[in-house]
Amino acid sequence: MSDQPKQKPRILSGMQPTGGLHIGNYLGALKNWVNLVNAGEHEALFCIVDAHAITIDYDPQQLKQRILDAAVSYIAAGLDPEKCTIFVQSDVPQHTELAWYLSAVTPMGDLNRMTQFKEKSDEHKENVNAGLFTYPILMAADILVYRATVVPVGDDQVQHLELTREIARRFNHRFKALFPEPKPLLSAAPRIMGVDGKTKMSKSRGNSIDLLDTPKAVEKKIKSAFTDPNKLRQGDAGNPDICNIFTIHKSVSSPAEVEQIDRDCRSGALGCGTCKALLCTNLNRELDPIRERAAALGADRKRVLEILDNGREQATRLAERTMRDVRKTMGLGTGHYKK
Ligand code: AQP
Repeated sequence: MSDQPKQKPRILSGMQPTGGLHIGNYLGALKNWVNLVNAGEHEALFCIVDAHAITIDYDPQQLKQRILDAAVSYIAAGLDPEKCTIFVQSDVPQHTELAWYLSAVTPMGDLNRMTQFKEKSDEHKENVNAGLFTYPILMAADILVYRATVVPVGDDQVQHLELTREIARRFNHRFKALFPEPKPLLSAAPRIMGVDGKTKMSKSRGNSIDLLDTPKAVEKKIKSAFTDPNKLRQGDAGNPDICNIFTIHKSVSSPAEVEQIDRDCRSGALGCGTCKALLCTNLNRELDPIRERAAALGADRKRVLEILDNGREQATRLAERTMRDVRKTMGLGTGHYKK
């Protein structure tokens, strides 16, 4: 038997700094990241995927601030920089380098099938750029450059993960088995709908409850949020299975409360107003400490930059190790001739 400590499976995930993070990002992914890190069974890396954020129109000055805000939100939500690596994607250029190499083993037809590309190109008709189309290749590179095997995401990213596995298979078959096939890990709330009830909650669709919204703003948004359309007044029986308010309750309320809401909504004993008021209380209780930590850390820019710089160093070391193998395997460059 070997005395070597067993290598923990590696986790990689990220979020785009396209706006303030919302409770969909938090309950769908970030909260799960925190739990995974605290469980200590993985080696974990989390990036702020700024190179993805430039595939829609953006303001460079605003992007700079949003990158730091995202880092603050990650840490305020509970990611401990002592226990995981937090960094900015474009600080590690190996991601974009690998994306180019992987583009040579990715069929156009696979990219054409991506539903996120179809949705985003409909939403941003005036700017359907090649980056929006090749986005899943960069996402594959984000993961494969660390040879990560576990990717905790919301369900909107599952199709991209399937493509990542396909790209890894194609590379391994064409060149050499360098990459594991990463699997998605879904949270208990893999899809939170927007308060408009029409599409998933999104940073760019104006339908979100933000992680750092004030308690009053949270209350206002929940009050006007869409519920089961057949439950018009107190006494009507409702269907919690199709109600976004119930979905959020499942992530922030106690099991006993969730059970009671489920029962009383179906019987008509619980009206939407009371149900929403309880959600406001419970959601604000969950968000209060996050808001407090974010306010403190947001004022300490030096500390945030220090955390990101440490993250950059650690991530670069791992990514460069992979890239040396990739370049050598693909017959690229001459740097690998050096000892
Ligand atoms: N509504 C959601 N419910 C559950 N999970 C969600 N995620 C996003 N929205 C929901 C998960 O959050 C992580 C980060 O997402 P992202 O920032 O990379 O991009 P996105 O999925 O496109 O998020 P947005 O908020 O919708 O941003 P924009 O508007 O910029 O496109 C991912 O794990 C995602 O699954």
